[in-house]
Amino acid sequence: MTTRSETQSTLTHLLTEIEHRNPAQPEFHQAAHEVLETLAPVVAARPEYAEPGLIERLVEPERQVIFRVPWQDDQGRVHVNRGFRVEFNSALGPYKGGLRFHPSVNLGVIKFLGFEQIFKNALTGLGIGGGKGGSDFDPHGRSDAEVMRFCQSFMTELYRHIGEHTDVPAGDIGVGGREIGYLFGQYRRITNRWEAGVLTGKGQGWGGSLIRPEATGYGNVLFAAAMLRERGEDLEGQTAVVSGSGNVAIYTIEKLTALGANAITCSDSSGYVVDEKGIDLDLLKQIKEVERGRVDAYAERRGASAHFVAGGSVWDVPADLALPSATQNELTEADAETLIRNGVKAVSEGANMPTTPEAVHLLQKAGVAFGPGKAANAGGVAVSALEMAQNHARTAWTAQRVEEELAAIMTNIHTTCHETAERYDAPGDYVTGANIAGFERVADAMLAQGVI
Ligand code: NDP
Ligand code: 2IT
Repeated sequence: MTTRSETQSTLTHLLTEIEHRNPAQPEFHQAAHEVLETLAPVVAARPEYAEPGLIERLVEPERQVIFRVPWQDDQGRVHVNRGFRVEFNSALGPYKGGLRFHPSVNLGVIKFLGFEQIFKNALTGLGIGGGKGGSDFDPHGRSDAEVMRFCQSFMTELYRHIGEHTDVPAGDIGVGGREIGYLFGQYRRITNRWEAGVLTGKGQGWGGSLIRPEATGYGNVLFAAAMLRERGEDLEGQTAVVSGSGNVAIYTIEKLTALGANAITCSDSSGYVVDEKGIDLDLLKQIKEVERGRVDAYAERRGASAHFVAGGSVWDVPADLALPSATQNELTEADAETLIRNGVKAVSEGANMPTTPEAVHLLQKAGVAFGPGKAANAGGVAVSALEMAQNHARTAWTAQRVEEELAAIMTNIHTTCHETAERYDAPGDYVTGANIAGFERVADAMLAQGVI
């Protein structure tokens, strides 16, 4: 029987190796640290997990594809972007995870997202492995026709790697319903197959699931509510700061409002908006989803209750709850200090890895309930898996049914994380609970399936 400290030193050695073998991938290193630093108790307690090569296999993607994406803009100029698909782990099902189109995308970013996705997907309890993809293409300011040509070129290469039983992409930053439509159209044209289950987040008239657009944000609010319930509180009357103004942020605000909280902020890369009366979602959706504009337009049109702050940090706004819903490392140690000073009770991650490790540490030390993304934002991929189930059965569930399933999945994830943390002497530590519970499910499947 190895002790926890012996196991910890083996894991620390492995982390050093990961850094050497994957140079210039700081986000991937960060994600690997965050998981491996919490696994010592379970690896020490269950000798089968200490089997040589198990964790080494887990941190090495099964397959990584990088390809050229040439496309022409409206003036006929040729651009060359880089496309990625990292198929990280398929022990539990076909690779599953979104596509991100953002200029900051590189292999390390896609690997961090794919690694997180393995554990997140395991936590849903559904049959989906982990993967992620995307491109350094920047959709901002591009016409619909340019976005369409880019998506067609991207799929002309990607199609050979995906399939309903192989790898099922969906949306992420910069990829929403419009992009999924263009990607699906090109896949269908190339393969001459109506294979609905090859992509999720499709339009509702052609195989998309009701509640998929809402699922990540709704799920995160349900997770935050479950954390509050553990402390004898609920969402009613709580003030919430939300970052971002895309898919996740919008439906986070919608659910917060529906459950009686007051969501007073949103943001984008230009700055943030504070609206003391609560964000007016019709206006925000009009600006972001229809006009594809910037958040300052919200403050201009909303009137006296709202103001725009250029740059700055949305976490400076005092609130009971914080729900980061934009991007990685957007909530720093200094932000955590401010939130704690302002009396924040819970931080629940809608985005992937938005809170830096130092900030997580501070929040947990201060007794703030902290919901890590791989648990709190799993509602999106969970409803993607429900979309796959509907596609497979050639049926469409009602919104009510999907929402009930989503609520049950989020409650179950919360309970699993909570109980796992207690079992491993870390009560209230959802980071440890989520990592260990996700790890156990994937590791058991990998062990059963042999050294592959
Ligand atoms: P969207 O593209 O719909 O929205 C992203 C939002 O975040 C925009 O407001 C964008 O502002 C802002 N943002 C992005 N990058 C930056 C940056 N570097 N600095 C400041 N603001 C930034 O994406 P989603 O809402 O889908 O995704 C948001 C987060 O949620 C991501 O971390 C994603 O991985 C995660 N997530 C998404 C899921 C989904 O189902 N879509 C599921 C689970 C997690 P701007 O337009 O100015 O760039
Ligand atoms: O980070 C995520 O979980 C997503 N972007 C959603 C993935 C999916 O396949 O629905």
